[in-house]
Amino acid sequence: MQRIFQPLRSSILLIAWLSVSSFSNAADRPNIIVILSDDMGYSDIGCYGSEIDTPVLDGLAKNGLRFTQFYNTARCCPTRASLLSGLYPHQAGVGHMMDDHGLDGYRGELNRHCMTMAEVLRGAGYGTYMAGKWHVTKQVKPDGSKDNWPLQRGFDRFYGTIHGAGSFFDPNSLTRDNTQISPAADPEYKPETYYYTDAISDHACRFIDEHHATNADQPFFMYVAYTAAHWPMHALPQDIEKYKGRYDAGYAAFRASRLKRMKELGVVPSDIQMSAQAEDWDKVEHKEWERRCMEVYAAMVDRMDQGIGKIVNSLRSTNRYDNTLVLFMQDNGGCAEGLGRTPKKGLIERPASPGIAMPANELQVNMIPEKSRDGWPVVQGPNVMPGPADTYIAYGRGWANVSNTPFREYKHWVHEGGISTPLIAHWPAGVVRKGELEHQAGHLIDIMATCVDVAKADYPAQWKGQSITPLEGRSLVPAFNGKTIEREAIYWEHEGNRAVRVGDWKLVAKGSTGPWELYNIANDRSEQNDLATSDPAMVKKLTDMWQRYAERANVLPLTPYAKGKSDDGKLSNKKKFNMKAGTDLPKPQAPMLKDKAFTVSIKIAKPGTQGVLVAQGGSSAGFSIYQKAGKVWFAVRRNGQLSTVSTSAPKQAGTLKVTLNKDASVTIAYENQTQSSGKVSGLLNAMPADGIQVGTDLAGIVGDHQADFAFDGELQNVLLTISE
Ligand SMILES: [Ca+2]
Ligand SMILES: [Ca+2]
Repeated sequence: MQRIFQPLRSSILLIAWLSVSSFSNAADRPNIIVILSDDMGYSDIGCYGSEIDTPVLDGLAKNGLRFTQFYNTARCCPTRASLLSGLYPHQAGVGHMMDDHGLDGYRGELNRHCMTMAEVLRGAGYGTYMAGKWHVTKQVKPDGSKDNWPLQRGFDRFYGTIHGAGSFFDPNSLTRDNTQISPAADPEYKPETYYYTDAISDHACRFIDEHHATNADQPFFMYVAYTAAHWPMHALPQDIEKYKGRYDAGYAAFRASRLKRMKELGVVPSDIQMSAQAEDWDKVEHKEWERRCMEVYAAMVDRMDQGIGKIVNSLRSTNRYDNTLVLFMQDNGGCAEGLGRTPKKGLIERPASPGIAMPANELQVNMIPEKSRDGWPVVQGPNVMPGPADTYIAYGRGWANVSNTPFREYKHWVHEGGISTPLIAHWPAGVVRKGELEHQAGHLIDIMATCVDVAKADYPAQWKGQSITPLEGRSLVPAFNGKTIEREAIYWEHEGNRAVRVGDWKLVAKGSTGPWELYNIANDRSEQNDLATSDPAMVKKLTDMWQRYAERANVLPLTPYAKGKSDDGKLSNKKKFNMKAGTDLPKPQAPMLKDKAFTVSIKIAKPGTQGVLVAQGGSSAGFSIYQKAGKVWFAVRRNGQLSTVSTSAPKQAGTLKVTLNKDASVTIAYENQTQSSGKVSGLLNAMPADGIQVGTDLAGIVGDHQADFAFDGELQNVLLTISE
């Protein structure tokens, strides 16, 4: 390794001192490395069907065991809370994101009735290390509470980010142990080019080497939480170069080639159906930009694989390769969020010259930096190619659909595309089955149970004066040896999306009020043939099981994001919203439209041919006014179902007025002339999780159109008035 670290002897001595334990040198107990990647789909690595080069992970799979039906929780922080604790996320206090909804299941903070894997394994005499993304506390500030930072939750050493997302070239909340640092002024780590994925890999290697130097006889546990390949699409030029031109064939071609390969590998059944195509490549306007998004995504995954290669080399050089259990998994499915895909703040192109550079020692505190360290303002949208530090762009729904081949839905949803992850288990001394596939279902909750099993650790009922919630998971060790894992069921809830799996049966629903769908995963994992009406007895049985789980596991009452109810106090009570092109109000400032009639007046300065005029919400709840195929559409989404009223699109400048009445009747007028009237399925029956935007629809999409659907005309203003 190049000399990038300036090790501080004092910290090594401190580790040595801290690590003195009463445990004998248990050579039989393996080291454990849990590797988690971010926002990647089931088919994104080579040994699960991808065209992206991942030789290291493929090598671990060849010499280890691949699980084909392993599951996460559909979202970053609930997954991390569940993985760290061995509990369902709500039991650990993180049912949604990092905000406190005043409910035990939704505190946005890892609670004290759970223990982390590090706390449990430290108790069993393991050295405990973490490199990467933490994201289980809302306390991200350098000078705030650190009660729930890694060192206070069982880790001996930590290098990484407390926050859930950020620049790869200048991550916010970058922290070593308990101190936030600037990557540009870190006395201990001086790479030629700072890139977070490399920094995570290098620190993981450093922790292995230093552990070995000071505690040669002691096993270690390490949690490596990469942020690849979460947005923004940031990668190193040499890695992007490798994928140039690889994605010219577009979405459908890669879905087809991946599915073919997946069937050959056996990671999906040979008769599985393909889910619906999300986006049409022929209709993509900025094809070169769209291709580049995927080239950068592939480069991010590739770089992570190279880093895992470095970690494996450190295991070899410290003679720990044979007796280390390496587990690789992903935190949620491919992400269809549209962040940075439409221009915002007027910054749509690189300026001719940079502004003032950021001082090297200034901490980066923004998820989306204002500028790169060398002073270039951060720009978004299709006028700028993703990859470098002054861009901040997501790869979008079309490619997320490729990542999740052949399954339905994305990150956030608990259909198979949102929750399916590879799991590679590599342990030469402990996993008997080499290169095989394991088709038994499993979940993140099983990782803690597996660690407790192989480390011969105690999982206490009481700790530090608190009762500890009993483990939910099952050890995967029987599967390592070809045996059956006994379990009753696996459960999910996220943003009201719900599911339960019992054997091959899966009951799943979108949103807190969406209807239950029933699938037999053994022959329909892409969830195409809903059996709910033909097997009401099974629906009843599984619904009852889900309800009992929800009651005992802190799921209820459902998060306000699902119900649009209990945080109404935090929502806006304004009745009039005067907005301009580019307005983007988050949920708390957006119109509270649940059960409301309202009117929207849109002053069109220059008519366009297509795009979103104004939209609030996403794929389970919301409304949108958009132009498509020569028409203007008013769309309402309730429980995931879309209903629309349309009329021909305006041809000259003027005011478009849409009225939604209490009885769900709709009128569309132009220049005070009624053009069309009709009816939608009802008023919004939930406050949408997404905010409101003028000129585009960010995050979840309400209407029936492609993901980045910016209006190509000119809007003067939009006035939304809620009726009394
Ligand atoms: Ca994630
Ligand atoms: Ca939206």
